[in-house]
Amino acid sequence: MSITAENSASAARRQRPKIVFTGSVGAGKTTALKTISSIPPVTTDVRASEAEVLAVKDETTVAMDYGHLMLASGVKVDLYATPGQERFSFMWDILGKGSTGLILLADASRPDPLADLAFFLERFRPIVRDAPMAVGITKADEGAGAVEPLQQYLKQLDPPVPAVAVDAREAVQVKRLVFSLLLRIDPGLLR
Ligand SMILES: Nc1nc2c(ncn2[C@@H]2O[C@H](COP(=O)(O)OP(=O)(O)OP(=O)(O)O)[C@@H](O)[C@H]2O)c(=O)[nH]1
Ligand SMILES: [Mg+2]
Repeated sequence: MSITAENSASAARRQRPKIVFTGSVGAGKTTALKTISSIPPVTTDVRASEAEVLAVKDETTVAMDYGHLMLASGVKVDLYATPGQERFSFMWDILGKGSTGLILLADASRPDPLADLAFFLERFRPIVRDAPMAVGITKADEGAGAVEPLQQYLKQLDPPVPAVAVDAREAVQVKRLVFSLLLRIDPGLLR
């Protein structure tokens, strides 16, 4: 891509940002998107048959969730959430491509949240390229001990990745996380 074409592509992304939520099964991606979307979201949840999913909930995303968030500035932010199951990882590439920002949800109640996080970071870094990332640590109420180690791990990365505890059911908390990412994309978006 020429430098001019690349500049206009990144300008277009700032005018209509695309934020993608990802993370392991049950981390709260669908819940977070539903909580903050300005429209009833499009979801592809179906009854789960996998033991990994059934251990935490009845339904799982098989393709994607879509919604959007209208900012006071009039800018529409497209919101996408990926499936968490690795067997649908072809959707990770499709949805992650062209994203303006990535929100990685790390479920603190899982057996090894650090391994989950490292896996998703490594998998998504080449897809989202230099788009900023932020981590939301969900279910801190069930796995409080995981928060500090996750934050320490993310702090020593180059570049460091900011992380906050967030309950995916709470719109104020999810919006704060999304806005922190939008500020890094273009502070003008929140004027
Ligand atoms: N206790 C607790 N529950 C939470 C929190 N955040 C989300 N949940 C719950 O965790 C579940 C998350 O489910 P989903 O939103 O479907 O998870 P998902 O990441 O979309 O999962 P897949 O699509 O299967 O990959 C829901 O039942 C939420 O109510 C939290 O901070 N604490
Ligand atoms: Mg889901």
